[in-house]
Amino acid sequence: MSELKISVDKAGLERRLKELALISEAPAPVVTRVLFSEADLRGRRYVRKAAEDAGLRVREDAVGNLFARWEGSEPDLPAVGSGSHTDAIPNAGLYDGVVGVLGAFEALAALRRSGFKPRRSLEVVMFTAEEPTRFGLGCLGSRLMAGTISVEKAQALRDPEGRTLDELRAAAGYSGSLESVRLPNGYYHSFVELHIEQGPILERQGIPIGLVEHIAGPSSYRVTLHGEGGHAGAVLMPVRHDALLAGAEIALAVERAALGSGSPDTVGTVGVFRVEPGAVNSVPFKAYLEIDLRDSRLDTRAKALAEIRAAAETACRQRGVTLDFEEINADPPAAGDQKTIAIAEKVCAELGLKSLRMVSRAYHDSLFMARVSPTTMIFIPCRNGWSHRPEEFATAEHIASGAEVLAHTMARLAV
Ligand code: HGY
Ligand code: MN
Ligand code: MN
Repeated sequence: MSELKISVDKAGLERRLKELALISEAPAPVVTRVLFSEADLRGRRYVRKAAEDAGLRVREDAVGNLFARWEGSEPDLPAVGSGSHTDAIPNAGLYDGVVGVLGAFEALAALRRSGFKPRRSLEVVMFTAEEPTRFGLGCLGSRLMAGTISVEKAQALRDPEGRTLDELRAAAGYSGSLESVRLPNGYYHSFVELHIEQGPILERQGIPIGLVEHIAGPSSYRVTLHGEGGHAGAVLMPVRHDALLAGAEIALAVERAALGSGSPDTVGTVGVFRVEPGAVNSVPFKAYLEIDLRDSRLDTRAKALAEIRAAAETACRQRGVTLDFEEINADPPAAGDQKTIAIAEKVCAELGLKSLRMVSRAYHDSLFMARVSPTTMIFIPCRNGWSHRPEEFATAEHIASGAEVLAHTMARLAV
């Protein structure tokens, strides 16, 4: 074990996590912090102050990615990065993303308290828009940083009220070109994100640390269906063109394709399903669905998508409903960097912490950071694997262990 002795301020980290959780559009214990909402802006102010209190130098880019930096003795060298997000979908918990931001601040503060002196700078990123709620597309900040989304596509995004990224970021006080968000080549030497597992494996196996070798490839689609409306009493069954029922068949086709793919990593969800006019005594003339389809492999994801599209076309043809099936995003999976994983694995062994190499089925900003830097993730257990719900929970012990492993791993990457 290196002579580096660090101690994480477990109580202080726990307190900060709970303080940030109270900055929400919904009453506690629910956390809702949608990009550029009033709560998100208050949350950003809280995060900025927490970074400054940790002795880090803070800057924000044109879309609100926040960078908190500890300058190393050789500041021109590519930095060692960490970080995650603090935006939260509606009806979320307090740990998703936030553990990776406040936990990384604490990891750097603990290193500073230990007298450690980094050669490479250490930098924590709070990524803008990891969640898709505002614009329907997740990881917008890290996509722009990695250059995997064109400025034109980012500017074409609209929120449910029709507002653009440029309008909302200007209102939030962010200016500058979207091109300026892109990181220079080789900006990071390595990147390590701390996050709750959002799955049950670590808890079930009693293992405190997961090391991510693979992040599944996410894709999402918008489906709009137009049938014929009418009076629920007057329109007889054989002549109906009920858009909701076509949508229902498509939703079941998503489940069937995911279950039947032959891979446990294929997951399909219809998380948004709206109908119009939305009256109990009126046949739905319009339905709108959003499909989330992920897999660790592109070929099985593509096969599942083909089945879903075919089922949608059949259902709509049989019901006399028109179909508009539009891709929102379809991203490849990412591999964790084996060298970085091995360093983190050695740290765990020296700290006496069991670790497990695993797949992340949730996506993260690391999915895009892996395009521009050797990247891995450190997972900690969360109760029953619950996430994206207020009952989300991780123990202070596991959070502190995650921050400790992150601190030692970053220290070894920064020498
Ligand atoms: O949906 C996800 O995987 C991430 O939590 N945004
Ligand atoms: Mn999430
Ligand atoms: Mn997350």
